[in-house]
Amino acid sequence: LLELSPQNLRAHAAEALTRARARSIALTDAVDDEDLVRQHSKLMSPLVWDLAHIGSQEELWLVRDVGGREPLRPEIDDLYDAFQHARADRPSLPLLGPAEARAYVREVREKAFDVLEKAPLEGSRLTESAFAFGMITQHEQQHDETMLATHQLRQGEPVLHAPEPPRPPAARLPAEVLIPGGRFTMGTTAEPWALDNERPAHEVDVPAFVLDTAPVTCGAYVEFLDSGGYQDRRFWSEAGWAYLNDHAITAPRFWRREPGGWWRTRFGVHEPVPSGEPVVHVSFHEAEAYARWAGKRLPTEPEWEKAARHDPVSGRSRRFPWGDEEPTAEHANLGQRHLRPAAAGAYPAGASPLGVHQLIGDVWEWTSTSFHGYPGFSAFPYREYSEVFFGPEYKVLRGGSFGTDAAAIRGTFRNWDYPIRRQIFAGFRCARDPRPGEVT
Ligand code: AVJ
Ligand code: FE
Repeated sequence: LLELSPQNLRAHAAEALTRARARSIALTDAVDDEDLVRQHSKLMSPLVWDLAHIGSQEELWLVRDVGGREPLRPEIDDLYDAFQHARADRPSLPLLGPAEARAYVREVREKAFDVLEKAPLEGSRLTESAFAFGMITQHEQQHDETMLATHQLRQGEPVLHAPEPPRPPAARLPAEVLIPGGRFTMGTTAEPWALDNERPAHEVDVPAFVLDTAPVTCGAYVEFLDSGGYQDRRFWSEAGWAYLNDHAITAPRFWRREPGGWWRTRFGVHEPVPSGEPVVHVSFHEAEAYARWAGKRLPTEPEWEKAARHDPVSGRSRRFPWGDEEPTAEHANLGQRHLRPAAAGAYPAGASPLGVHQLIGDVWEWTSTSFHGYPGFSAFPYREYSEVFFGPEYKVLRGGSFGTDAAAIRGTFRNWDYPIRRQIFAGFRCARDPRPGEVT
């Protein structure tokens, strides 16, 4: 991928950081100061916290660590350490106000660019520094997606606007495809910006399975809803059933039943639920129940990655379903270019060799796998990025959403969340074991 000469590292890193910052500024300039400091949901930080946290991480990793420079604002480190304060408590902290936060991130960025220009980027130091710049770019883009989710939770008139995503070609996709059994290489050692939990590359044997060619659509999900799926104990795990009842959950987040059908609110727009579009804002429990209702199951994480990366011709694992090239607007719905998932089949150029569509972009996809380290996992650059989350309480999501930037997604990228969460842009697709005679 990146032939990391110091020159092209500098150019690439500067461009990626600048793009991320334009997005952070747009997301925070879209609302007034009162909205910036308000907590729109107990699940989210005030937008002004995300903004200063982005700056604080950049100061720690680029200015202080790579650059060896003096701290700008050591006294605020603790306020923006995500492990010191739960999201629900962040509004009551003595946070930087909107003007101060904006000035702070600007000042940090000037210093980070100075480091990028002057730091001796050579040998192993180059690899390490390149990683720090890549990690901080991804970190800002991840928080931009989090801020986009906060926008979705915000009440009021629409403030974000974007063109509609492309429509699918007229020919309908086959519903499912068989992924032949056998070994493939999961994870990566070579991706320069891959985070610790994606490493190292290792072989996994995945028996033959059948996978949906597209994420489950709202139209299909409405059938589950309207046939009484949320009232039928059989489709739900014990934890899922308790969750439904404890939280009085009757439909995906942001949906409402109105005379004439299902409606939803999307970034302040009230609209009929679009039947051809992947369902979004469902929890793992709802995804799992739908799959059981459909006579299927969720894919495991290795199944998902094999479908997304395994090239049956060469036997090699690729970076993306379509090959090794970076995502373009033809491949996938990424980067908040659109404010919604695109209808199933809308990205034929992004399909895998076996014809699985929209694995990257549109909606994060719940898998049935709990978050854990791969064999040979080693935490870097800090334990708190992933290792402290390993265990049965977090489920892995794959593929990124319309709100994920290309800088923060790969075929190997792993996201995770609690199975009850649905403020993230999460949907799913189903898998199943092949029926007798189906595997030739
Ligand atoms: C990988 C999306 C679960 O937002 O909690 C941001 C990414 N880590 N700052 C999160 C992250 C530290 C993380 N997720
Ligand atoms: Fe963070």
